Amino acid sequence: MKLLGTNTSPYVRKVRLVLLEKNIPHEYVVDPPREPGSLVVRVNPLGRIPALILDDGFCVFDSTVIADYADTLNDDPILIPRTDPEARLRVKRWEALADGIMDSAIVARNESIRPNEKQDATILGLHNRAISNALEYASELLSTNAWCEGDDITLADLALASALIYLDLRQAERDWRGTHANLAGWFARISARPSVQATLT
Ligand SMILES: N[C@@H](CCC(=O)N[C@@H](CS)C(=O)NCC(=O)O)C(=O)O
Repeated sequence: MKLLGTNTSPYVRKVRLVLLEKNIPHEYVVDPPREPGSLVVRVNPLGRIPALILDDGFCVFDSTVIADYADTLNDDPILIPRTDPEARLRVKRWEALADGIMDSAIVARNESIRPNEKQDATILGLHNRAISNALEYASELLSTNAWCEGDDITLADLALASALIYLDLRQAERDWRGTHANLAGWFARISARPSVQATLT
């Protein structure tokens, strides 16, 4: 299978982390959707990354569907709980929270690169506030736990790590470590994993 993406997209990083943590053989192809000749616009009607092309040509999108599919391919580790519906719900909700941070950070980024006089302060305020609230929520939910959900790594951790890496990239001035020491400690540990390191190079 072939994963189309870019190194900066947080949704792509989430999916890459799933594939790497589960040791699923794949080819990672950098394919920015807006570049002439991009493959993704031909295989994904939405023209968005990540897109996973299976060996028979079937194209899987979006990142939530790819992560869900990839997790079914082996049990080592199981990243989305299968037998406990409530644990499953909690992991999927973590993913939604992290994806929401990514969504807002991308809107804020797109707004902030417009000429000053064209920037919409309301949009910027709305999305930056949503990010702050979501971080506060994540910090309370994580509390002093080692992992977002349960006793081991899950998709929740991979999604949150991807969102925070994107914030560091686009909002370096946001001191989320200073405001949420527990998130900072958790992030330092997850960042040291070979999977995360592999996506940062
Ligand atoms: N909800 C989608 C979001 C994917 C998305 O918006 N990807 C962005 C890159 S971060 C994209 O491909 N945008 C189209 C473009 O850049 O032209 C997912 O989870 O996969």
